[in-house]
Amino acid sequence: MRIIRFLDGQRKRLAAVTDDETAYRLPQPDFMTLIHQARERGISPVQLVESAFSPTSELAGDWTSLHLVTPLDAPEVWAAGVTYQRSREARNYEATDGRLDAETFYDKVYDAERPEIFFKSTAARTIGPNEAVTLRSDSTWQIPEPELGLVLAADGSIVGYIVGNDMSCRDIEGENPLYLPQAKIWRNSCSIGPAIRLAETVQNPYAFSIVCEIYREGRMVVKSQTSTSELNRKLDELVSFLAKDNDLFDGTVLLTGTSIVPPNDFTLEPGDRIEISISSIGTLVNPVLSN
Ligand code: DO4
Ligand code: MG
Repeated sequence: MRIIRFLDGQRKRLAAVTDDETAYRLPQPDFMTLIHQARERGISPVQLVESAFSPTSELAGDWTSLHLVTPLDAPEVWAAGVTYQRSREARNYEATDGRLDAETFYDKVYDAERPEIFFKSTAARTIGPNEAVTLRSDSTWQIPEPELGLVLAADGSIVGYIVGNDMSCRDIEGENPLYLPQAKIWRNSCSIGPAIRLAETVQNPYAFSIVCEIYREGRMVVKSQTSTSELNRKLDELVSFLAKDNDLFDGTVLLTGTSIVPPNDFTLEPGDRIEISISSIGTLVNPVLSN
């Protein structure tokens, strides 16, 4: 069961639930309200949706053709890094100009007890399905980072799963790790959507498949696939480090790191289209524009 949000004819944001192509309007305005109402009634979010289900709330057409927006206003988006071997290798390459002989801080953080967790975005900065991610004007090596996102309640519980794109500048990060915030945060550098899969409907979050496709002038120029089974960390472990002596807000999103890095000679260009799919959650589509 997945929760989406869309704009109606009056440009009002409404929530809906979907299992396949068909979506049904929800009485709740958004995902976190659904979670709270379920908790107040002592039932699960799925039970709450089912108890209020009405076939008359069916929306016309396939839900992917609705005017989708971010499925929630995540007050903060955080991101974990170097949680997959592929990310470690790619970062070692960009930080050492391809001389892969010495141990780097990426090797150290991959094996350390404490994971890398960094601040990525706020609600006002985060974009949703079909909105354009933009390229930094002072970087010549930019890629999407397709990541599984955890939707968290203020108590740290994982209440949903979402698709995320942690856009990154490989040249800026590779020049100096202290430039990480600039390599990660700029206008429209964080996208989430198109749906939130309710956590209680996911049996094994280490079995999501993640696929990234990048199109240029209608032609696919990158296709890569991975699985969350490759994660070097446990999801609860990442959440516990994020929550340590820190306030979490309802609807905080934690991106769990990338295992997909396009070939080293690839950089995004204006006009490209990025499609990131996570099994049973959906496909997050974003065109690419310059800044
Ligand atoms: O170490 C820098 C960022 C890592 C990251 O974003 C990732 O592995 O996904
Ligand atoms: Mg990342």
